[in-house]
Amino acid sequence: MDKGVFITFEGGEGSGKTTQINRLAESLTHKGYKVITTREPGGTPEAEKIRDFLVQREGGDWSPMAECLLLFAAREMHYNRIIKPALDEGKIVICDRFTDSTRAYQGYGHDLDLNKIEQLKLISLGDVEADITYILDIDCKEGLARSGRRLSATQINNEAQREDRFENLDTSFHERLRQGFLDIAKNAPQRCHVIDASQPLDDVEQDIFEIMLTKLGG
Ligand code: T5A
Repeated sequence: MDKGVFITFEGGEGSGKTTQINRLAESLTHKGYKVITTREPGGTPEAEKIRDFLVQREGGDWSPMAECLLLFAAREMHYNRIIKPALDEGKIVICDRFTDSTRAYQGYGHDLDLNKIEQLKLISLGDVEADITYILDIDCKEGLARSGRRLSATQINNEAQREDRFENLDTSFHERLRQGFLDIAKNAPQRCHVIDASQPLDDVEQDIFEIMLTKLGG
């Protein structure tokens, strides 16, 4: 491939993104494609530092707009230093979360104006979007139960390093997220594919791989 393929995985907590990314990367590598996997927030040393602020419990109490600015600061470096160069080399880049997570979490979840999110995206990334986005859809309680995390903020303990600041929000937040991801998919049907993530692992993997093969032309 002259130009690579940019694939993103999106969805609520515990929807199985990491598991499926690893499986897809392995299958594509086996077929001879050059694949890199990466994640957001993160992907560069600088962006991993921003991740620590945002996802660890003692990383600070950021407003939704401040979170959004930090996320796009991290994303701008991640895209330009890691993702774009790999795509230019013809690689397949699989990224765990990207701009749709900001739309869903900060926009739908935390009620930040979606137009402001799009403006910040345009300033930092221009018209960059993934070529293929998989939205792993699952009932939020099931997803949280899978990842062993909690629905209520009332059970704080002192494990400061746990990455659960976003997960540690009430059920309605997670339901807004789910609806947000489904709206995003509805508005970008060429790019987004909603996958029923409540299925057994192998079935989810198969759905994802079939779409991938169609996009890669067999
Ligand atoms: N965030 C991120 C924002 O608010 N805005 C943004 O712009 C961005 C980019 C970190 C946090 O940052 C927020 C969102 C997040 O809260 P993250 O690291 O992706 O994002 O965190 P999580 O989504 O919480 O990651 P998880 O590890 O919980 O979920 P995954 O990766 O979706 O799920 P995975 O693969 O680790 O699976 C969880 C468990 O379920 C099992 C797995 O074996 C594992 O034990 N599982 C299944 N079990 C049965 N059947 C299946 N089909 C299964 N699939 C997986």
